[in-house]
Amino acid sequence: MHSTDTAAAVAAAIGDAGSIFIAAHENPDGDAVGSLLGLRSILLSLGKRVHAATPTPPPARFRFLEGFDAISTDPPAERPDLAIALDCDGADRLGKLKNALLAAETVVDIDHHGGTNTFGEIRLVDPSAAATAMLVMDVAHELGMQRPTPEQASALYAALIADTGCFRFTNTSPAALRLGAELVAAGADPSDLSRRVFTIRPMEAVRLEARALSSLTLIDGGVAIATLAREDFAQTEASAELTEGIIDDFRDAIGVRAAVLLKESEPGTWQVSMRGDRVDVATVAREFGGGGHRYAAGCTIEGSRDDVTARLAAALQDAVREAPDA
Ligand SMILES: [Mn+2]
Repeated sequence: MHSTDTAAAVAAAIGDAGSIFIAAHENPDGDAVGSLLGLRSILLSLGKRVHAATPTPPPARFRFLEGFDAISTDPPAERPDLAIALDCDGADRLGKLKNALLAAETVVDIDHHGGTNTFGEIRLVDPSAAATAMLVMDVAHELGMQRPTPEQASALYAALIADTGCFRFTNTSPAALRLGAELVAAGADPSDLSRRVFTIRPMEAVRLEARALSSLTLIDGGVAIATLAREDFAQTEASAELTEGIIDDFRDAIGVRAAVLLKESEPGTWQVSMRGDRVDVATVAREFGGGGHRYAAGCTIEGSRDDVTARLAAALQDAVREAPDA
């Protein structure tokens, strides 16, 4: 039963290998990048030849982590003794690196996703782990590492807080907090790392958020709607991805049951993000041809701002009426 393979089995495979290819998933998140760089540094300290890669480039916000510039988007030139996939819910998440990784002599899957898409000869897969970084640390302990370097601790701490929302999400377990403590003791700076992973952003993003919040209206039934039109992006010189997180800044206002952010991507075309407080916004999204999770969904609607807002407001007021009371 592969899914019960242990960190000790991974450590033994690492011990036997000279060259090791480690890779994380495409569009890598903090857990992917932090786990990759933490493991890379640990393997280098053991004298291994390491090729670290992600199929698409890692976000620049993680450039401060040691080894960031060594992350390739290509497979290694030669077939490695050992390949380790990190944080991949299925080998397909390796994108263009998949074939090269699966071609290694021995393939290891280290992951904390559902556990139904595991692969490789050795599978260290534990859905109860809050982050893949926790499993990387288990392997490091099995390799005899007493204490990570400050650089390794920083990478793994960045990974841990990325996946736990800085110890706020429901996966924040005693084990996650214990690992956090261990990494801070080893030199990870929690204040600096939470800023770098979560809150540092371009001034354009702040200006864009100011515009979104100044447009915010709360209509009857607890439906909060903010809009960002073409001119808001033009005047703040902000790009579309800088809207990330804006909706979360008003969804939690007391009295809001459904939060909506409208972004005008083309003249008259609105990208809609919705969040529900126990309100099923996925059904509303599907009415407009979109989809998503029950309490976090999206769709695209065409029309004037007033028209689109009115249609969404009516659908969401219905959804609030059908939801359990706040
Ligand atoms: Mn993860």
